[in-house]
Amino acid sequence: MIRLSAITPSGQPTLGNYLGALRTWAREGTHEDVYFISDLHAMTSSHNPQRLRSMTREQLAVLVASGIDPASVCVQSDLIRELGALNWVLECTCTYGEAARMIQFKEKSLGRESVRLSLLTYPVLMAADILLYDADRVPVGDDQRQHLELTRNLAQRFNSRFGETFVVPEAVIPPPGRGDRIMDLQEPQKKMSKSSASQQGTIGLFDSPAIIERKIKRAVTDTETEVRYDPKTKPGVSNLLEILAASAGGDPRALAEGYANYGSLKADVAAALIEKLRPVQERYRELAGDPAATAGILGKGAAKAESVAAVTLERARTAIGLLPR
Ligand code: AQP
Repeated sequence: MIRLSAITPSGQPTLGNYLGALRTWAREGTHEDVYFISDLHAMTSSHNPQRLRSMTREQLAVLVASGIDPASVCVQSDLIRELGALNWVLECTCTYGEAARMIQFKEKSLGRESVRLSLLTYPVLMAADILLYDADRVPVGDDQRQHLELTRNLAQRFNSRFGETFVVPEAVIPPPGRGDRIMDLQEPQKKMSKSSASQQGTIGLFDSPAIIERKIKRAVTDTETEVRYDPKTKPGVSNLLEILAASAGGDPRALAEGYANYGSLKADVAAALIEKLRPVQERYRELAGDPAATAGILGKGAAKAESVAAVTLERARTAIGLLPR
């Protein structure tokens, strides 16, 4: 069974990325799996080439520091030719209406015509990423549920029109309340994102203990005093309880019963988080200081990716009616 997932180098990885994705990839992954840095997806909005390159290297080190098997790590653009080809095949399978219905597109485009066309079409590229590797399972946070559904629809439609070609993947989403959707500390109705305009609501994976403490202390709660898990009416407090549960173990609802006020909850959340992130930060610092090791991981990842992708692409080309090579 092949699991596949990705992280976009659009900013410093956040606690949301770690709790919702990276730690699961590290815990459940094997060397057969594929975890890649989606540098092509990072180009769907205004980007700086120099920064893109450095963040791609940085995130590669973050994946390995998070405990993910280096043999399963690669960079999306290692397969830029194969992906370009399969992306076209899948665009010829997808409708405009399907792409335009994607919530992330609506949220990020806000109806502006000046957005890059790739913002509309990148879920199709994401489908190409997944299908090219014959992935069976795709562990992601809840925010990617709709994109995964699109991938499944495209694979099923292609298979039924042109013959069995693609593995139809399944999304694996952590159960609600266990880190599937970590919210912004300042605007708890919004998910925590690495490209947020303000860093105050976001815990970065490289934040120091002092910064983590300060951000958690200032996290928005509500005007009540009761510590209770209720994401609808108490999103700020519930988010803190989810972070605590995901960092130190336990169930957010049950954990709430141990607290009489928000201050003691915040102190425990900060302490648990600092301990959870400490080993990741230490391993990251070691890797960041060893560029040769990162380059070695990159080279091996690219070779492995190419060998798998060539076979799937040939199957798709032939099925859709292109002349075999
Ligand atoms: N807040 C979150 N809670 C739980 N999981 C999350 N993920 C992202 N944010 C949260 C999961 O992290 C993995 C990698 O995400 P991504 O880089 O592919 O893109 P994203 O979902 O768009 O993440 P960001 O941080 O919000 O990035 P930007 O700001 O660039 O849009 C995915 O599995 C995702 O579900």
